Amino acid sequence: MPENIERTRVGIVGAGPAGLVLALLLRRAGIASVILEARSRAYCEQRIRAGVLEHGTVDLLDALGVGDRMRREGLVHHGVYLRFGGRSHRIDFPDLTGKNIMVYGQHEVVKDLIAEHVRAGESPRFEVSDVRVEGIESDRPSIHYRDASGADRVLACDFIAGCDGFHGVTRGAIPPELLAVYERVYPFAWLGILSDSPPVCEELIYSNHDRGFALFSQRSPTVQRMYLQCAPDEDLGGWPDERIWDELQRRLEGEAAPQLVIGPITQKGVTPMRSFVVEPMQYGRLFLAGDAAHIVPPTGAKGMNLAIADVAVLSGALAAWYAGRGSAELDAYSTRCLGRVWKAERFSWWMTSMLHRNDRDDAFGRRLQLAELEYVVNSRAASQSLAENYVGLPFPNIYFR
Ligand code: RFL
Ligand code: PHB
Repeated sequence: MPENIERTRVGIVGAGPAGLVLALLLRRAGIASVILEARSRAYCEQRIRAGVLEHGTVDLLDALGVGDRMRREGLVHHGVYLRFGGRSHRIDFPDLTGKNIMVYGQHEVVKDLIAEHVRAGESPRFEVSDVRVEGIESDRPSIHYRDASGADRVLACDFIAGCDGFHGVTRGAIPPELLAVYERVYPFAWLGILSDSPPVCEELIYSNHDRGFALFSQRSPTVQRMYLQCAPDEDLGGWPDERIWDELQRRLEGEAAPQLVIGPITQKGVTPMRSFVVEPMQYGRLFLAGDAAHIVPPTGAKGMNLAIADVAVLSGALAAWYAGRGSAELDAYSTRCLGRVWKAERFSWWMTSMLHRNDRDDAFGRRLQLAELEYVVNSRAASQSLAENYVGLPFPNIYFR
């Protein structure tokens, strides 16, 4: 075999939560894989994104042996608050579902996962470029790339997992005429900050306010994560720290409004809001997982959890194939994932529509929004529906068979 060609069983593009968890699940099943990642290790470990882990995600990370720091430093939350009309209303998860969620930053999850790969002597290959997948219609697919030292290389595989996120390259390898694309772009975005300050409240607050949505989340007792609804093309230059604190405080106003304690803002960014699904999530020997196949607006806190649920299904299907049980589970991969994906799409769209100010809507629409919020917090059935989706619908339990 020429020197620049390496063989593995599963070639994985992307070291986000999907790619990193997939490789660990495969290792548990005795299946070799290699992860190729465009960014540096430091970049992946510092990229600030999600913060809420469903109970199924927590269980999976524990089962993989990477849950210790999460258990020590993560914050178990038993509910969230919906705030509107100047009042907060609590949704109690254990009472409504018997379950909880864990607030623990995605970059911390990524650090723990990378550390485990490095410990096992199988670090992702960081800082690769020019990634191209070939032969996905054959049973000898390959990934062509340039490594961090600038050398052109080929990874020959049995299967390729496209875990390279929304802006990755693998989805583009599927003939467009075979992909159905479902998409909705929202007329608003989130301005997110990290601040060195104490928690605003013991649990997350989702606030629907006439001035726009705000979310008060956490990372630790001393670091908070907060978001303000803003325009998709919002210029961060127009948001000095004082304006951010002032706007956050205004979107909390009313009865028993928490008084924000101002601290240094250490990170600011604007996140566009989009719903996006491609069907199917597979073509030949290429399997898409996570954001490469679907995006949700962050209001439901579902994106990372969906990515991890996808690879739980994929690893089980690959394990079945390598154990000689044929391709039935691989063939069912897309259908199996999409059932859960569409439920999360619905929930994320619903939370987004219920909580944001929509300037394209009229006064009738605004009244409906408030009526819906009143209904959700006052009807046990409606609160339970929100809680059941928020803590996470049943997780695929086919890993580790
Ligand atoms: P990722 O994490 O985007 O990882 C993809 C990886 O692929 C690499 N890559 C490539 N590598 C090689 N060659 C190429 N050509 C490549 N192109 C890309 C990238 O560098 C990257 O490392 O996708 P994955 O693994 O599918 O994970 C998805 C999650 O990251 C995403 O869904 C969540 O962050 C979404 N999300 C949330 N999800 C939750 O479950 N709970 C939350 O509370 C939550 N809050 C959020 C969020 C996302 C947000 N932003 C910034 C989009 C809050 C925000 C603000
Ligand atoms: C976060 O902490 O970053 C976070 C929490 C809840 C969401 C979205 C993001 O719905």
